[in-house]
Amino acid sequence: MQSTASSTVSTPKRTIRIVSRKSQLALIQTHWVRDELQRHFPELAFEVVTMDTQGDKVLDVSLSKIGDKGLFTQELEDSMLRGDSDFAVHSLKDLPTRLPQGLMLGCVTKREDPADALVMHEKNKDKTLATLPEGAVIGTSSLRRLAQLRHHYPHLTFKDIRGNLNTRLRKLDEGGYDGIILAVAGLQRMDMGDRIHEILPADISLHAVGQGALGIECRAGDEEILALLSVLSDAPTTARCLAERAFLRELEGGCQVPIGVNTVLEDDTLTLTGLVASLDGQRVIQNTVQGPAQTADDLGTQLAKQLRAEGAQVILDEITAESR
Ligand code: DPM
Repeated sequence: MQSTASSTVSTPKRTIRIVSRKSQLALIQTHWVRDELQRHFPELAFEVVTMDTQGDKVLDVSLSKIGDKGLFTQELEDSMLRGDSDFAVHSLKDLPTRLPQGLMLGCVTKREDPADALVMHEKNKDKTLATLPEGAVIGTSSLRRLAQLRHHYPHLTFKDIRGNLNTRLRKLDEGGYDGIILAVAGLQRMDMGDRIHEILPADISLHAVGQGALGIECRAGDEEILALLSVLSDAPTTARCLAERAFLRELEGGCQVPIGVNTVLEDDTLTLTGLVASLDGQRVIQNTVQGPAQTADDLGTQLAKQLRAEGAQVILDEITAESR
């Protein structure tokens, strides 16, 4: 053994490739991950590779019609499987609950506020969802938000809205809508928290599975990458999101359904509330389970089965039949 002393100066840094969508929000999230890892691992180089996904390209069709199977993730996954990149940063709620063979959820980062927010048009700034006039137009392409808001505010009408956050806010400002519903987390990450008019409480709108957290996906069993990602992993968020994802996995078929959740973790006790609603908002099946955080996955599955038995199955079947 000789000449270890001279090797440190000249060895090129090992480069880790991170793959991301190109939207401003996706890049903010990816750059945050890159900067955190760079701080922890100064001996490595991190490079961001960007790609468009089907969800970025197909903007004229409503989200619920294209189906959600990897709409925002597949191109990034193919890149990792080819070996062109090492991991992908996603909004966890955009990551399907079943991942392609060869890939895994490598880590879940600390969650921000997972709630939904109302962004109002200027002209309605003295109003709330409850006091908007009959027929006021709210923009969302989320069946979950649609069904829950229809349930609570039958006087409102709902209109699809697609595009990235900037596009949606522009469409609102241009007068196409009285208000739009967006995730608090996305607005805050883009430094647009000041546009939030009202945060929807859990008794009005349960959030989407994984909302507000980042999910980092990598090749299954890639120990080098998993070791790096472990520094970004947040245990409470992971437990909550594993329960939420197990709940969704057990319920979902091939199409989008209004499904919402809420989780609370207190002293290792996880409380999971889940909801399945009919599209018209008339029927809401909701219940809550509680148990040790280590059993997160089982809690999610258990709640899903419970809701099915309590009437969610009928709703799921109806929506599957309609979307054929
Ligand atoms: C998914 C949904 C939406 C996104 C459906 C849902 C919202 C679509 C819409 C699965 N992905 O939430 O019920 O309202 O038209 C998305 C956003 C974020 C991640 C934007 C948003 C940022 C927040 C986060 C789009 N994905 O929900 O306002 O990290 O959770």
